[in-house]
Amino acid sequence: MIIGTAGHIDHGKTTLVRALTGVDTDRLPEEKRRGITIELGFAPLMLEGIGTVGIVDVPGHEAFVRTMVAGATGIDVALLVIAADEGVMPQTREHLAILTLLGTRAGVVALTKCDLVDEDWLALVTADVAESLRGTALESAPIIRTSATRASGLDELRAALGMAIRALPARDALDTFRMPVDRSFSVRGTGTVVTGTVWQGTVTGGDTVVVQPKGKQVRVRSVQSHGSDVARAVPGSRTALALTGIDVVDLGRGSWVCGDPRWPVTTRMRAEVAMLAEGEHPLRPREWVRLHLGTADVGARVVAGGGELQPGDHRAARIILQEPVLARAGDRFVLRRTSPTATIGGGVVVDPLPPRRRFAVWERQADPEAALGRILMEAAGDGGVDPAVLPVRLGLPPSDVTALLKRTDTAVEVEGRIFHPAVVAAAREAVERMVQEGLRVGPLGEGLATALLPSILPFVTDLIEKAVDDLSAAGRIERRGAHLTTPGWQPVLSAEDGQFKLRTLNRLRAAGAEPPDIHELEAEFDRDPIPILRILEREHLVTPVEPGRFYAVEEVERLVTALRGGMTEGREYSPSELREVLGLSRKYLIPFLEYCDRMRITERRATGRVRLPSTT
Ligand SMILES: Nc1nc2c(ncn2[C@@H]2O[C@H](COP(=O)(O)OP(=O)(O)OP(=O)(O)O)[C@@H](O)[C@H]2O)c(=O)[nH]1
Ligand SMILES: [Mg+2]
Repeated sequence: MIIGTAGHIDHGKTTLVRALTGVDTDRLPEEKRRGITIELGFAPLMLEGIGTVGIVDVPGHEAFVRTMVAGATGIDVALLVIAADEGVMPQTREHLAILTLLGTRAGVVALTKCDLVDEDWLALVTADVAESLRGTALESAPIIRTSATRASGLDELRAALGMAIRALPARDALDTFRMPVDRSFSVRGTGTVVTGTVWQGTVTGGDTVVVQPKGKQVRVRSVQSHGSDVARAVPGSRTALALTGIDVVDLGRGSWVCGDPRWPVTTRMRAEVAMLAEGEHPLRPREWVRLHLGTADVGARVVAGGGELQPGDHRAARIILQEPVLARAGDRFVLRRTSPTATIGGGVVVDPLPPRRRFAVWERQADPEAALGRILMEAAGDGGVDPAVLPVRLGLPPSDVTALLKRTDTAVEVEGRIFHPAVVAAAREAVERMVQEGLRVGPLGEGLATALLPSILPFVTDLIEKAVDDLSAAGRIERRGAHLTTPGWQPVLSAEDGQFKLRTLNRLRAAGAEPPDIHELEAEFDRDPIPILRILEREHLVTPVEPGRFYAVEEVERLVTALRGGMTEGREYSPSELREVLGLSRKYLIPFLEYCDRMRITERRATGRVRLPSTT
């Protein structure tokens, strides 16, 4: 569990952390000199009955709000520090807004410097604070009066923090490991070390993890929590990881350590955006702002449906990022403007991996099955969705996605990709319709060439193949070699086609052992003979002996009988000897002998052909 401080500059955050933990988190010389916090500070706090929790101390200076956001990301309990003598100040409000935008689940307010004011003033300030908390993440937070200099109210503060922590549900350890990096440095003898608060999942020494957005796979050499070695880092713990195989320049604040190499970074997302009501200017479409997600802080353009976003607006939007982040659906982010600097709003990621083409904005969908259906419908023409990215797009642990895919009727797996059943059905209908239409258009043909389907239908090959399989299994279409027809389909011949068929057959029969090829037939009849020849072939009336030359089947039988009769088994015959047997000219002889080789009637040897034993 992590506690994060928040509050206006000089209100006593760091002093209070030191009073609670004994640790001075302002370590930098510049921090000492200026008496302010500049960088994030970390200290362990022992809480009775709970154990050690981490405290992240953030700067209150208005120039360092981006550092505050990086510190506040991933905390469980906010400790909002308000000096009793000054009361609610600008960064009190801004930090409160940020905590609310980040969805901070619990908080405690420490009214510090109570030694500086009298009871009447304290009552006024307390009422003012309570008023400011209304409608924020800390709406129901207790307000504890403290003084660090007199060490008063600290036990009450510890008790209130303990209560807040105990009321929180544990984070899911059975999830993909993800930790935003808040510091990185190199330690002599250890190598590169990164620290952060584990958002989800666990990591163990020896594990391979990915550092994003560099996409570098590295090994975790060792894991530390609060300064001591631990076997594994668990969600919500302050963690230091020693990594091998990466240089400290390749990662820093804003990087991520992730347990799944298939989790992609993104520069575009669907989100719900909420603008702070107290903002002064609308957010124009395509205006560059800063988006803070995890410890990352990147340029972003927010395009909401319906034009510019006014203060107080809450709408679905498209977000385009200047640099990649590692986001998951459900992640919270903060939007800030840089000149003048101000927190203007924030939101929640709805889908971090929208399609590359122009995509529609989506509102959040609480029902995971409906969210899945929406993603799969959209991916209809894209070859479905890789199941590895579904946890990212649905914002669920992988095990929840596996269970969802198992129980839902909304997803079908085809060759390792996930499709919507409506898409599978649409592919099936399209294939069936194509086959029927193909037969109508070319009634003399052999049906629809299966290989043609992917180029004429808006579905990926795997889906088309599945449709063909399903349709033939269901008896709705018939496979005929490389073609598809309706079941039992026969070509429909017009009277003219029928006559042409008869003439072609008679012509081939009359031609005997030396029939014309398709070009000669076409010239002779002034018509493409191939569709008719294919029909005659299917009816076993003619057969192609060589490409483009068909024989009447009786003629082939006659020639084969003559060949067998003229050859003694075991003896090799030269082509000229066989020419004597068959009485064919050389032009017809060689193709016919090759046909006989293919049909296993004869076999070619070194010096001639032998007769093979008849199998029929
Ligand atoms: N009298 C009195 N002074 C306090 C108390 N707590 C803090 N101070 C003083 O207030 C000043 C600022 O305290 P810090 O703890 O540095 O304030 P901070 O909120 O951490 O400031 P930033 O990190 O820069 O935002 C210091 O001079 C402290 O000694 C208190 O309870 N009573
Ligand atoms: Mg400080």
